[in-house]
This record gives sequence, structure tokens and C-alpha cells, in this order.
Amino acid sequence: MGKTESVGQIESLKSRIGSEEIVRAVRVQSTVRGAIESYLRKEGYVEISPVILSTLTDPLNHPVYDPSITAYNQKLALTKSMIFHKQIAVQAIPGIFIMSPNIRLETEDKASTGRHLYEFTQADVEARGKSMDDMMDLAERMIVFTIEEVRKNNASDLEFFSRRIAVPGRPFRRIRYRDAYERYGSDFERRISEESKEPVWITGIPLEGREFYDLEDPDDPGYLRDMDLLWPEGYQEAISGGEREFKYERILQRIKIKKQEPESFRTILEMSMSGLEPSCGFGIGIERFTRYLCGLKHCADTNLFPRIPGQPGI
Ligand code: ASN
Repeated sequence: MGKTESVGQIESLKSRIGSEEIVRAVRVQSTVRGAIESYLRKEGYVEISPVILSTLTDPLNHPVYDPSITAYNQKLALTKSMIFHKQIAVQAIPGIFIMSPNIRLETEDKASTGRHLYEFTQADVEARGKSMDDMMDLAERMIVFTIEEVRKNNASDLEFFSRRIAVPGRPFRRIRYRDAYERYGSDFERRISEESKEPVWITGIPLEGREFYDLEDPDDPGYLRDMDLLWPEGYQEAISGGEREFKYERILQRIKIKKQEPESFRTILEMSMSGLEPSCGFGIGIERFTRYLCGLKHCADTNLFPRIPGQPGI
């Protein structure tokens, strides 16, 4: 790195440290983390440690650069999500969560969406034997509690950002993917989010729109038993989650439909051979939640040390 670039980075770090906006957003984020953790614990969920390096990670459904390291004669990927670890962990403990740091080296065009960081944290939740409805209900209660906590503990921060965040009414509105597409066209996520004042669920995403691990709906072939939650006011994706494929044959078939390499998913395939119990779960992005609450342009502004795709960081 040239001297000028490094001086530039130090200057930008100093301006972040000195930014009241960022410091207040970090404070709100701290409440968000604490509220999610305490709510899930109260519901009986057990926090497990994050996995950062593994032979097994999320294939994702969109292109990212793929970092890995070699150690002890093994190729280890940096975690894109702990989806398979969650599925395995709930075989031992009925309900788990992780404040999970994820690395997704997004392409440079994602720098300006405001929603993408190449390192971020999701509260990743999974429960054995639960359905989509159970987990949507849990997510809604958890969000309502978190917003109440932020309103209580961060009133002056919300005032600084001129944000009046109402506690959303439950149950949140639900729209099936097909209906959303028909009514709003391909850009439905943005349009629904922009016109909404409260969070909205999108359910039943088509098979090709998601990774192989979400369960194909036996009553609606070609569509999944899964759900996304959208933040209102144009802030878009909050949650993604779903019930999981758990039978060996089905997982293998879904991997093949995606033209992915079964060998890369050997661990989950082998675990499913000896029988996996069904589970359902979701992940909620911490920076995106904070961005919505504070009304920020970019998730980067919730973090003292942000990782913006394509941009240098310290
Ligand atoms: N956390 C998400 C889920 O539970 C998966 C992901 O992050 N891609 O479905």
C-alpha cells in the first residue's frame, strides 16, 4: 500500500471515530444485540460459538468471491453462513442461536446498495421440529421486543436521527412470493418495502430463487417452505429463513439441480444418511436492523470498522 493510501485510511478511521452519527448507531446496535440475545435465551434458546473456518459453508444463491485457507492439509472456507452447522447443532440441542460473523466477498457493484458489507453479523437461529409459522411467530416477538428496548434505552439516539419507530403490530403482513410478483413485478421487494410502514413477510420463494437447503413445499412443488422479512420504508431485506431439507435423497437431488458439487457438502450429506431431524430457522442481519432503526444510508455507518465491497478498510 502506498503512503498516501495509508494516510487516507487513517484519516477516514479518525473521522469515523469522531463521528457522532456512527457512535450513536453503534450504541443502538449494542442494544439490538443485547435484546436479541436475551429474548432468545428467555425462550430457551442456547447460544453456541461462531464458526469462522470450516470445510462446510453456505453455497449462497448469488456470486461472491470465494476465500479459503489451507491448514493442516485441509481447505477451510471462511463462513458465509452457519446454515449446516445450525442444522447439525439442533440434533443435539433443540433450539440454538449464534451471533455469527459472516464473510461474503460480494462483487464491487454491491458497494452502493447500502445493504452489503463483506463482513457482517447475523443472529442465526434454528430449532428442531419447528415449522415456518412457529419461527415467524418467534421472529416477530423478538423484533417487537428489540424495538421496545431500543425505544426505551436509545430515545436520545433515535431523536438525534429524527426517527420515530413505532412498535409494529402483530402478526406482520404476509404476501406470497407469487402474489407479490404478479402485483408488483420483478422489483417487488423494493416496491413493497418502500410502500410499507411496518415489516412484511414474503413466503413461498421459488426453488430456483434460493439455496438447495430450504425445503420444497410438498403441497406446492417448485416453491419452498421459506420466508423473507422486509423492513419497511425501503430498507428491504431483514430476515431470510425456512424449513430445511433433511432427507439424504432430497438434499442430494437439490444439490444436483443447482449443479453444485456433492463432495463440497459431504458432511451434511453423511449426517443426513444416518437421519437428521427436521428443523426450521432464520437469520437476521444486525447491521441492517440498526440501519433501519437509525434511518442510515449505508450499513457501514453502524460500524467503526466497516467492510464495504471493493473498498479498502483497515
Ligand atoms: N441464515 C439464513 C437461514 O437461516 C441462511 C443465510 O444466511 N444464507 O436461512
